Amino acid sequence: MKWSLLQIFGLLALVCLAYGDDPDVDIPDDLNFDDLEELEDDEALLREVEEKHMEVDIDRENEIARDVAMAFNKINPRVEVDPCTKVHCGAGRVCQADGNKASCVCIPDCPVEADPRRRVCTNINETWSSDCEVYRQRCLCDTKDPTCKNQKLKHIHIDYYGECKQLPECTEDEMNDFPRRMRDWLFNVMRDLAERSELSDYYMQMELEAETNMTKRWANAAVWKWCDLDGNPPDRSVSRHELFPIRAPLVSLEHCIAPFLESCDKDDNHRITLKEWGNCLELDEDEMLERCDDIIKPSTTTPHP
Ligand SMILES: [Ca+2]
Ligand SMILES: [Ca+2]
Repeated sequence: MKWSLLQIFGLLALVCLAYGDDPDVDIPDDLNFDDLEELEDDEALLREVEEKHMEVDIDRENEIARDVAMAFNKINPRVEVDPCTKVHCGAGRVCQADGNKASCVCIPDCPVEADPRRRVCTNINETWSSDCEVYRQRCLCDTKDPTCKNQKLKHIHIDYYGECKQLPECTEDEMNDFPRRMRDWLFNVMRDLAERSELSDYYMQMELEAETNMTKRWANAAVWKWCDLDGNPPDRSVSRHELFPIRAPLVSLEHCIAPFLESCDKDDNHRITLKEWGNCLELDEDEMLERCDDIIKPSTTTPHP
């Protein structure tokens, strides 16, 4: 699921960056119904959307069923509940049940990936067949497993998705134009998520505001993405680590993204504040209001350090 979202973002980026600043799609006045291929594409897209909704529904039903089983188990302990149900293991690990005990172990095997698009470039400039292989090897070295190839690999991480390659230099002209393209891209990603109902009610409102108020359009999308990135921990600043979901899938597609993100951290303290984010996207400082979803949900707010 994560990978497919990253792919969608990557594809969106390509489309948006390729077509410039007009996000509106032209709808012809008279549809040509002979063009069946296009209609079939639309139908395929619709099926995909429906299937995604169905998957979400099934996940919800399973969650409810597990909760019911857990509640019933309190009254009647004969009902067995998988101890892994509520266990979340990190990347490269899976939950293993032993009686009623659960523990996280390294993934025994990663799926064989023939698709070159699944390859990843690591921080040691090595191409690996998939992100799973990287995380699995790191787990093996972390846990001092004898199959760890090299102890140094316990620090391995993914630099970007795709094969390692010599990235072209981002020219001055490209860099000057990049904030505008980035603003467009952020707005289009936000709009796409809203159309698929994948934003919280709070961000749906921000998206609606962005659609109806041109002065808020780019700022709302920029604020939403900054809040979205600031999740680990949500401390009102975005660390280099937190930039991963926006950086790693785009580096091999858009060679200016890495230097652009570095340029956002003006004071070079490895953290991007909302003010720095607004500045590098060339947005009006007055529009960059800290409007993260958790502000209106005090129970989930992490205190500011
Ligand atoms: Ca943070
Ligand atoms: Ca900074």
